[in-house]
Amino acid sequence: MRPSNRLLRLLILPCLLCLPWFLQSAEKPNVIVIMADDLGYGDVSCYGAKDFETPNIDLLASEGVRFTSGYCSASTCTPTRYSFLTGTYAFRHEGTGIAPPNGPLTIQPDTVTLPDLMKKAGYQTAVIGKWHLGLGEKGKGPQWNEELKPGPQEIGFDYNFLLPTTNDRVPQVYVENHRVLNLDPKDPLWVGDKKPSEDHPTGISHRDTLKMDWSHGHNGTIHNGISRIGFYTGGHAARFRDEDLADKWVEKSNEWIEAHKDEPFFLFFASHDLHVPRIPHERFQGATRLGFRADSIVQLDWCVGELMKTLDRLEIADDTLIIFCSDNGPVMDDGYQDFALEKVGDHRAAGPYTGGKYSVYEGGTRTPFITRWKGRIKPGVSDEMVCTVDIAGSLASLTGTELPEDSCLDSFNVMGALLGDADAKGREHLIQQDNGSKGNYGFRKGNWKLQRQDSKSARNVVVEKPLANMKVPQFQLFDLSKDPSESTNVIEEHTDVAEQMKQELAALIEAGRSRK
Ligand code: NG6
Ligand code: CA
Repeated sequence: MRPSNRLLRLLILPCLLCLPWFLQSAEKPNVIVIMADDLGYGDVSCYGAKDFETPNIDLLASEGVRFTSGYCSASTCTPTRYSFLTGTYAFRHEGTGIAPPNGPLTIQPDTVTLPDLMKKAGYQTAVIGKWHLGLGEKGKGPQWNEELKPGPQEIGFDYNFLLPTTNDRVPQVYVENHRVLNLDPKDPLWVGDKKPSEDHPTGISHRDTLKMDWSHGHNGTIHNGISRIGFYTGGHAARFRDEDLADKWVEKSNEWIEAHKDEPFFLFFASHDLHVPRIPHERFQGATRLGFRADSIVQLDWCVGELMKTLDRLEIADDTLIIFCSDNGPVMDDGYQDFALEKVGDHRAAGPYTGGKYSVYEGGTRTPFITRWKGRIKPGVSDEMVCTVDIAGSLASLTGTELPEDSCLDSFNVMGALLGDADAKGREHLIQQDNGSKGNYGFRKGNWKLQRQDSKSARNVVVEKPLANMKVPQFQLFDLSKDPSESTNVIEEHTDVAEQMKQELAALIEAGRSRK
């Protein structure tokens, strides 16, 4: 335990008797949420991967709780991140699908967010890594050469060091607090969705020069030999090399943790791995036989190890709760020819589950989910259902912070389950969404899983096959206890269960909230 923390507890102890119950039970460990990008349930060795090793994530799991029913709330990035930070399902708000390069901030600054709650509890807060929640005002979007406001600092983060969109979307620059880092005013940054000039080199006009070819989309402006979604010019001094991103997240996180080691801190470590274009650092290229997709998982694992080492070095591992999760399920070909599919062999990225990124099958949202708090969490495996949307409500409860009635509308307090407490329950039901296409949901309750897919464009990706649009009935029912891969629709045999779940799903959507 940190000396400062120990002292604090000694000073506070005598006053405890006169405090309300929720403050009496407050605990304020540091919290690090490590969110991987596009990491599937079967993509790490402690969840069954056999073709490569993830020793650091495995260690985290062996020292903490490994959840078999850990979820993110959506099968794409922006809605999961939105609901993680707001504690409210993203489908309740328009404009929370995959954010474009010039998208404005998707979270309104007056929203009570997870970092707001942590600040209220006395924490220092930071987000380091992929953002992809937009920047700037509604109707205006990011003003790249000016102050990028509103952004993370306007919704509760004291510090941010960001990849502003995704690595496959322009521009390839870092944003530190309100500014593009190293931007030379003499070389302003322009970002748009149309070619700025006839002779602007793109992935189409200069395809033969690319170091990684595209397969669909991703044929706009070329940077670092890779063409991207969207177009940009300028900002040359500010541009990063894809190979260096992971090192940068670790470097900045270590600096920030070190600076705040004596106060409670909340760090959202938002890895870009293993989102496309998968370009791990040279030292990880070829680390596996499965190509850059799995090499990026090894790189992610290295990041986890570095963060754990930092906690050990600063002697704060016993004071730090780590939550490891993913933003959506896996995908093989997501727009670049990195041969993920050709080299996948027997590896099953979604483990036993069907579907992956973009899908409401289990593979879209059931992902690795691990909590570790040395000395506090008894190591084990939990089958309780927990979701990234619950982190806000759960941490509020842990830190004794009151949750305003009209905020975090779908965030359940599952702190007991997250800490692996015997008999503690996870959530009773979960609504799983895709990117936000109207009317596509998964609804899990106990071992039942109802799928409702109103949208004809539903993408039910079988991960190990190229993107495929399978036709599915509007409603399907599966018994996950017997059929985890959702292959036998039992809706005809269980019309009563299906009817009840249809109604409950509709009621939860209609009610605008699921937290009572
Ligand atoms: C899709 C992109 C995909 C990826 C995804 C967002 C195309 C054809 N596909 O539109 O490559 O960028 O958006 O991924 O452009 S996420 O993990 O950030 O949600
Ligand atoms: Ca993602």
